[in-house]
Amino acid sequence: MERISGACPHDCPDTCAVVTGVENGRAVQFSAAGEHPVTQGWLCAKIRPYLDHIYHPDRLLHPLHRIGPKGSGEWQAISWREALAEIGTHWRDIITNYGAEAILPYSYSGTLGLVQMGVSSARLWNRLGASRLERSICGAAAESAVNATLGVRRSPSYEQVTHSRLIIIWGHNPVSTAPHFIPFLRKAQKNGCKLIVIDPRRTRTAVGADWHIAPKPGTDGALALGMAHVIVQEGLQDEAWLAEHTSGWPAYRERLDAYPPSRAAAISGLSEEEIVELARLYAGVRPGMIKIADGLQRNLNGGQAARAICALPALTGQYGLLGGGLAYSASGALSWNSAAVDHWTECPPPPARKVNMNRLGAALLGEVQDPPIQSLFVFGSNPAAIAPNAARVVAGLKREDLFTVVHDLFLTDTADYADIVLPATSQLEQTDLHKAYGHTTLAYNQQAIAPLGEAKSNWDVMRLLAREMGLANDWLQQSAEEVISEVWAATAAENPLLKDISLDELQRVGHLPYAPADEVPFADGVYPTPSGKVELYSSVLAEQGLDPLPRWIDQDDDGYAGSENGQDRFPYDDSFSLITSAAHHFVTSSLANQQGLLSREGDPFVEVHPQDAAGRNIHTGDLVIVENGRGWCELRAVVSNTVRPGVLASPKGRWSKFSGGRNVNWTTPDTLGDMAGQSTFHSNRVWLRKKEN
Ligand SMILES: Nc1nc2c(c(=O)[nH]1)N[C@H]1C(S)=C(S)[C@@H](COP(=O)(O)OP(=O)(O)OC[C@H]3O[C@@H](n4cnc5c(=O)[nH]c(N)nc54)[C@H](O)[C@@H]3O)O[C@H]1N2
Ligand SMILES: Nc1nc2c(c(=O)[nH]1)N[C@H]1C(S)=C(S)[C@@H](COP(=O)(O)OP(=O)(O)OC[C@H]3O[C@@H](n4cnc5c(=O)[nH]c(N)nc54)[C@H](O)[C@@H]3O)O[C@H]1N2
Ligand SMILES: [Mo]
Repeated sequence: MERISGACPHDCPDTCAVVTGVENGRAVQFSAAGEHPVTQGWLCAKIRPYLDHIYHPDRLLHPLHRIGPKGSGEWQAISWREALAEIGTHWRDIITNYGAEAILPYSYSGTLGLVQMGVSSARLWNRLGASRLERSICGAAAESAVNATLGVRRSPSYEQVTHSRLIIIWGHNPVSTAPHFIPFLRKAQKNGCKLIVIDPRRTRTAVGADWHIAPKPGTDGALALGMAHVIVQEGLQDEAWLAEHTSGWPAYRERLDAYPPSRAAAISGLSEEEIVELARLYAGVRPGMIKIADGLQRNLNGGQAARAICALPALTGQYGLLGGGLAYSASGALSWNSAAVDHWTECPPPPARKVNMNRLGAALLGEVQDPPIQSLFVFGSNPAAIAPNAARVVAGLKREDLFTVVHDLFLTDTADYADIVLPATSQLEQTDLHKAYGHTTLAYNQQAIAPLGEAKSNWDVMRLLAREMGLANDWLQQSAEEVISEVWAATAAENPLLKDISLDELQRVGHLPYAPADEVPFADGVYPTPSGKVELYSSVLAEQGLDPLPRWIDQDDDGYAGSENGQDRFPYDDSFSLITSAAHHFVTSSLANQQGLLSREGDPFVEVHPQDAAGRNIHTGDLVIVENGRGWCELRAVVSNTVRPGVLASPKGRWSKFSGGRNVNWTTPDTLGDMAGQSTFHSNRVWLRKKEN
């Protein structure tokens, strides 16, 4: 048996190193690589049965051409030559009549690889002059907030939590979404570290906490400002550190006047005592780490909430302290040379307009004009299932005059509305280089097996499309290995982090760290912000016309404003806040078509507090309707005190076609958040009722 090293491609901070065992051209074994500082020799529940994903009976093996009406599921197999010719004919026509901006590529996180995601989302589209996608569905607001405050996204290694005496995991559920952090967390807890989890839902992570604090969704900014108010009122802040390392401390201090614990309590639904105790604990136990991810900021207040949280380690002087500071994302630790990735400088068309991916439905239905979107090319994403306000997305996809191509491994909810479907390779059938957003170890993914059927990788499709469109640049025809070599060389030439490691060595051993695990972010006191300090008052946000100081404002969204099917059937007082976080056994909609994982996750469900269920005669197992002005979906009730009264929780990622035709995103808002065009899935008000038989 041959053993081939690879990387888990899915959207997860852990980016594990894996090994595939291959016999006679078939993958027969799939396991964790040894000696990886994060993977540590084990795989998560989602990825362990990965060969069921690779050899899934529903894998697409040939290009398909639609023969029935959009969404009818009537297809005819065609050759790649025919598929490419048809795409070329449509695109040339569209470019002549509307210009290349009428073509919109839509891709996101099916794979996180440099070649199959990064380069494949850039080169061809830039050269063509297609519309650019504003990639703000996930963590754009927190990314902006953290960059504005600290200048860069850097995060302590997972291992460093073992030095913490207190950890606050805030709006993050690592037991499900960063599973390889958990052994380090448990080790810290064994050493006496206290764990506080702040989440409206009692998640798998919250179950293991010393203290679970459950605020109302979208109120974290007020909570963090209230904590800061208490810390300052009691004189627990680190004045010397603030003076040396921050800018805007007096202005921020003044802002805190507006957030006494009484107000923070009224907003968050917590008690004043809880907020005071939390503030004292955080300021009193050093080192204390705050760990956040992106679920926290998927609401109308998300960017400012992240800003308010970022201020806390500064207030207590804990950035740069081993076991302290903020754990968010390590994405900024190493950046690939962007010119090598996208070749912008060699693209004749100037950078095209951007279309916000959260507004896909609206964009397709006329919000975007001059030119309107006439063709959509979807790869590595499943917008009909994962984008907000699905009723609008599907209505847009049904447009007769929209030419849609979907490149995927499966006939997803989105592929159902395509004109042409192209079969994609899985990670075992392609080559890539992976950098993680949770740590600083690179992984090289060798192709382990030949593509199944006629499947092709994203990059191979880009090369074919370039040829079809008559674009002759050599950087549109490189092999995946050549792309990696070019980007590596350009990055190594400017970045000392790659000085001591070589691509050859990485290819040979499979994974290599580019920074030592004991390096503490910001220990050098260098913050690459305009002032060179932690910006409590953000000059960058001020320039963008945003509030330069953290704040919380009362915003909500019930989907009635401007909705198509709004009705005044229910009073606002009777509505719920619906949060739709990560499912334990899927990665958004990836893997949510795999039988073993589906049966472990159960029917699509919604958690309802017993008090709310009783008034509606709802019992566990009942079918309920969750609805608002945007739409509705049907879910199975789980009556449980895992959520606070007034809050409903239903995991994301379900395929609508396996869920009675609609999933939770038929209710979620496509309103944009307070920073960076962020999605606001969790600022979602809905009504709940038992389904009549
Ligand atoms: N198993 C699994 N792992 C995944 C994914 C998956 O789908 N499944 N998705 C991947 C992706 S794309 C991402 S971006 C990451 C996300 O990683 P996380 O951010 O950890 O995941 P989420 O479940 O989206 O959100 C975390 C928690 O935020 C809580 N929450 C929601 N609103 C609020 C709020 O207003 N305040 C507070 N304090 N908490 C709130 C939710 O209840 C949830 O438990 O995970 C990645 N990993
Ligand atoms: N309600 C609700 N919805 C959410 C969220 C939420 O919190 N609540 N979270 C949002 C977040 S954080 C994110 S990141 C998005 C994620 O949404 P997406 O980026 O769309 O991710 P997936 O749902 O995993 O879909 C990825 C698709 O890519 C395909 N794929 C995998 N590998 C490849 C490949 O190599 N090539 C090609 N061509 N296809 C491939 C998979 O089969 C799958 O169909 O979802 C968002 N949706
Ligand atoms: Mo995400």
